[in-house]
Amino acid sequence: MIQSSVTVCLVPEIRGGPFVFWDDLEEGCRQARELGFDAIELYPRCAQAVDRARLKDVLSQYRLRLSAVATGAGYVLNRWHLCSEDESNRKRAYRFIADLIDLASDFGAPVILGSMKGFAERRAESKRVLARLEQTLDSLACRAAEQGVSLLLEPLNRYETNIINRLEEAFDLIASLGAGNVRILADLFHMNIEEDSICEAFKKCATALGYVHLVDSNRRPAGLGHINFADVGEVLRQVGFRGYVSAEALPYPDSRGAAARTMEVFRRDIAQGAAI
Ligand SMILES: [Mn+2]
Repeated sequence: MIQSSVTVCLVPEIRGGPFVFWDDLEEGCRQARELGFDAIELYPRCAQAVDRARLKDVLSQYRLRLSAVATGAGYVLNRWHLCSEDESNRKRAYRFIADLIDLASDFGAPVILGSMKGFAERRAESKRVLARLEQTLDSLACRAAEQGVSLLLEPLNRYETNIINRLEEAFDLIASLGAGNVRILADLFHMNIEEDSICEAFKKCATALGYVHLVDSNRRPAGLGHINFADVGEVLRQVGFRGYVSAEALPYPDSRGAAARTMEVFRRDIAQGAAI
């Protein structure tokens, strides 16, 4: 069964970013429950900033699961990433992610690698950078596997990175890893920019698909741009996708409105007809 999730961002400095609920974990969870979401996706400042006992209490109070832990703050706040030419920067990125893997393991949640994957600082060297990233990912994935955690590799569009822009590139990278606990996070906003066909990309990469970011072409909530969500829902059901579809969109017109609109589309186009 396809399950629903919604993002809760706990990093006020990045306000303006594409996250639905902000700042107040409990209020985000309360509204997520009220609107019928199964889970929240957490975007923390860092692992140390999360009070695990409180997170457990709040999730259980509102009968929500943790669908995933995002790592983007490591890049957005500190400019750390796994492809940096500066070794100490790379090490900090690795440590930041390893700490979040440890946090995620307490909740049985996967860890998202989006902007923290990084980019080739010199485009001409992207091949070498990718080869090194492959090794780093294998090491991180091994570590995650020991803690029962999976990694979600998220392709980002060309304006955000110059490596792994399309699902197929993530698919090939994952296939080259020794680790078996790395899957693709398909974000519809990025896919709308990069894929020849959103539905064909889902079909080609279905065996490695682990998670979906539900968002429209303009990064507003599903239904407020020009992505055809009936088609998306149909292809996800057709390929037998069973993971989370998580609202990662601008809080437009506001957090509550964005979450409510997403839930409407989720019920109408994504979950509808899914095997229960
Ligand atoms: Mn995303």
